[in-house]
Amino acid sequence: MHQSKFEALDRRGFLLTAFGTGAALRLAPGALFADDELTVRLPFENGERPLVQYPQKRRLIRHTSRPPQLETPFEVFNEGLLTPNDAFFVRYHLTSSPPPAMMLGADKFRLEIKGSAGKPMSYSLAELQQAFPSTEVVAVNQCSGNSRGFFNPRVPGGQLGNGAMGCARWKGVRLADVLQAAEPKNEARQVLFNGLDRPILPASPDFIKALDLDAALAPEPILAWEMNGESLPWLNGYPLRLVVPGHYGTYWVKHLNEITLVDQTYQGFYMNPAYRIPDDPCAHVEPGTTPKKTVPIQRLNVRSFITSLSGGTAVKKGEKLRVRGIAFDGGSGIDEVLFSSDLRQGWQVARLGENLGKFAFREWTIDWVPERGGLYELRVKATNRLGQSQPLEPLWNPSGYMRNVVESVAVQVV
Ligand SMILES: Nc1nc2c(c(=O)[nH]1)N[C@H]1C(S)=C(S)[C@@H](COP(=O)(O)O)O[C@H]1N2
Ligand SMILES: [Mo]
Repeated sequence: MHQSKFEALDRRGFLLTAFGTGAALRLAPGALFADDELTVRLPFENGERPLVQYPQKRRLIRHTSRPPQLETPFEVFNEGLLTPNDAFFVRYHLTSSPPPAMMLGADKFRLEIKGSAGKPMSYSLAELQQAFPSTEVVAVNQCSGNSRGFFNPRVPGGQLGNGAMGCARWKGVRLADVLQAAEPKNEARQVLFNGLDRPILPASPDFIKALDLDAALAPEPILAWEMNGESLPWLNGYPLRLVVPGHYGTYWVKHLNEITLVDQTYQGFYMNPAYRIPDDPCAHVEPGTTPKKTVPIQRLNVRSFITSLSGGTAVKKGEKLRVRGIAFDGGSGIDEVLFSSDLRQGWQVARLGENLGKFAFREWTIDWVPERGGLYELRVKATNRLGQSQPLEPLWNPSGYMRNVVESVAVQVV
């Protein structure tokens, strides 16, 4: 029963992707969003979601419409290491998001750097691009709550599958260069980032994120206007966003127009109590309990996925099959990927593929010959250059953040 459900969905998911462009043509003239009855079911209870097309996007899995929260269908991660802009996931918090396109006109846009700075600055996009050397990085943007729908016991928050992540080539200027030009005062401790999306009601907290000054002055974070060689899509932060390689997506503030240096640790809602994890090396507590102490979420933990096969797929006995997938971590880089088709027989080392840098998805492949018929649980486990790996049993925390258990895909050998 369980198994056949999976099969139907996988087939449906695949068909929908294959015909995504055709579906787009059914948009009524002048309609902003195509919104009909196409759905997918994520493999957990209450996992049914519509597939909806937004501007500059192909059909994506919609979790909420106000604000839009869209997940990438998992098959996309088998297309290549860079997630196409039109398939890249979308996460917003404030009901009024995204800011209307007319607020974003590149001619009107200005970025302010203010607060505890000797030389507060203001730039148009063109001024910013001319004032500092530009730089590029390939980096994974992953939502803290990616895969939350798989938490057991279930936890409140967006019930996401595994597609609230993506890897892109980002181009911009170094945040450190922009901050130094504003001459941070000696007292400055943190840097706050705010975008053009603002709450409708004065009582709702604004989406503002903070980095410690030393993290903000590190060489990696950039103020990016380009993603995979094109302007940022509207829903991914046009015209400018913060990119913090190795850090969870929550820090990657979109439509960024205000940078403020402050002398204290910022305690706004989206730094405290939101986006905090148990103060424990594995960010977990006993299921159902409350952590005694929490700290702001920070770097991505190690994850790996099989992308070439999905649950319920049938494969041929005795025939060599190339299994492919991705692995990534918070910026030390992937050292090793292991594959298992049967835990009793242990693990085999997979081949690592193209290396787009230590913040990117790393491809892995392995040739596998299924010797017997029946059900196999295929598993993949990565280790990074710090020796950190993935647990065989899922770890739990009350916000449903940082899932990184060894994932498995069940295939039927016939
Ligand atoms: N302005 C703004 N930036 C934001 C958010 C937001 O709500 N508003 N959400 C953050 C979160 S939690 C995530 S996971 C990423 C998602 O980036 P994406 O929408 O480009 O995929 O955006 C971040 N930047
Ligand atoms: Mo997020």
